[in-house]
Amino acid sequence: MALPFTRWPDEFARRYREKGYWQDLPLTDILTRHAHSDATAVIDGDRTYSYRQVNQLSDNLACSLQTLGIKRGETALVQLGNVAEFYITFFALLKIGVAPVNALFSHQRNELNAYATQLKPVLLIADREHSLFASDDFVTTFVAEHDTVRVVLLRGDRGEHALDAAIDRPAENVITTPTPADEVAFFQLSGGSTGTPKLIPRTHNDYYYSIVRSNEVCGFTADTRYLCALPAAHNYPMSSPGALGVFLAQGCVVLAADPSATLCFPLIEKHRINVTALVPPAVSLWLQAIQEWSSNASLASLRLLQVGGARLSTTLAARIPAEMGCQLQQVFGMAEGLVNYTRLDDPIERIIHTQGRPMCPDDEVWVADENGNPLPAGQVGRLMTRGPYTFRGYFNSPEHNASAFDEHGFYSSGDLIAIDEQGYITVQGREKDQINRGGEKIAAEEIENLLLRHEAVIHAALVSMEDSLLGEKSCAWLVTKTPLRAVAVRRFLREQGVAEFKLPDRVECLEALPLTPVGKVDKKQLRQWLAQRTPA
Ligand code: J2J
Repeated sequence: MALPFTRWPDEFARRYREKGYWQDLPLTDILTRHAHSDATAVIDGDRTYSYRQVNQLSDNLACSLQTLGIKRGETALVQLGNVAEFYITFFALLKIGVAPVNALFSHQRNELNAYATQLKPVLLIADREHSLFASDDFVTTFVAEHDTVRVVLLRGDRGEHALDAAIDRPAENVITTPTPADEVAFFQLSGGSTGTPKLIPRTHNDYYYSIVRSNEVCGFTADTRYLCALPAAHNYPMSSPGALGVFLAQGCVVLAADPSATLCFPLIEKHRINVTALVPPAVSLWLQAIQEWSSNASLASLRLLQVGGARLSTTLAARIPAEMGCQLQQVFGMAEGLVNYTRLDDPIERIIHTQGRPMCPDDEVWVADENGNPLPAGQVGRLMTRGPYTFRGYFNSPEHNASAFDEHGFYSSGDLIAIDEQGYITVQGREKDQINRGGEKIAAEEIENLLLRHEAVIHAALVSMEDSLLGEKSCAWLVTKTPLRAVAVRRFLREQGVAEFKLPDRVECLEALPLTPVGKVDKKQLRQWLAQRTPA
């Protein structure tokens, strides 16, 4: 049975096909088209995989999963870091028509439970190297809490849960049966602004197109040597054009566990990397490293640096070509769909000062005022969009969808933007209740709900505060029965099983939260207080 999701209306689907955006090919085609190629697809530490091998290994895993009784139309929860198995698993699942949600490696108990509750997966694939899976305790409770889970495979396990064995076992008669191209291929994660993290259904057709078009805009070819240093599961290094773009072009993906300069610079030099993608804080650290080492020599092969995920300051942007000796491309995208790029042949001013323009001619993007009316060029308002690769609804979230979309199917991303006469976008701020901590998104409500579980907490509000490196950090404002120290608050949240990046960087207690005239917590006031009182 097909997974439920909100489809594009027929007239849109017809148009997207007519224009050649939707090709009715499964995402697995990105790999299988190179099934007989001995070109290097992935380098992960000292392990090197050709396209032929990645395809064979994903066939093996697909076959093992079928033997274990996993069936087309079912779903999986996957948590793998920046390792070759991430891609092998992704393609294996798609080959047998199983839709995964790829949790970030930084996610903990709370996030995994939230995804499993929504998706009801039959399969869990994770890593013994993750603290949650070092012993069997979490697996045991997880399987007990989520009774749909029938199979658990763990990378690095030597026993009954061995993922490695399932990948190594030679496949016999794999019959690949991806879901139809206009159905859900997998679920992307939303940065979120609500209490529970939302899942974004992505179809083969829409995601494949976003990759094809990204490759055209970014000039990815078989010569592309891409360093994936951001979390592999994130939409940006996966599809903008990311690793999947590289695979489509038959280039080479080199994996790095994190974007630190000490790890990445030697990899760039060793593997002659010519393109990579970063978030702004990593750019700061790379520039700092170049200064400290008085050299950018190890970056000699690097031609293009993509920066996105959070606002890049013009000062930092201007330093990239000068100090790194490569071209900059700004990327303003979202897991929900729409991706904007500055173009490779744009004048430098535009590359430094804007977040690019939509990649597809049929991306419809406009700016709305508070009443939902369109604003003229240059004015700041809410980003509204729809198009051939922008989703039409979160998974199983009718209530939230009712407010996230207008009646014509335009998605409101919660970003405040301006569009200039040439169609270029600048991101000016945000309306959604989210903190963007150097590209890592924190839904305020999710953390506030967890804080309220503490017996001493009466009211809680999480707001952003400016930070010179990360752009934003988070501050929890609390009204408490008894005094609470920041360490205790963070310890409590950690015990609740929440990802480390979501822990408040600062905690402030006060008598009462300031309220707006309609009685909502006045977060603007709280942010202002922080701006005045920083640094603590
Ligand atoms: C300011 N804010 C930005 C930018 C994203 C490519 C690149 C990034 C993402 C991503 C992605 C920004 N300047 N350049 O999926 O394919 C903020 C906006 C946006 C939100 C989306 C991709 N680039 N943002 O970051 O789903 O607020 O996707 O709505 O994680 O990040 O976050 P996410």
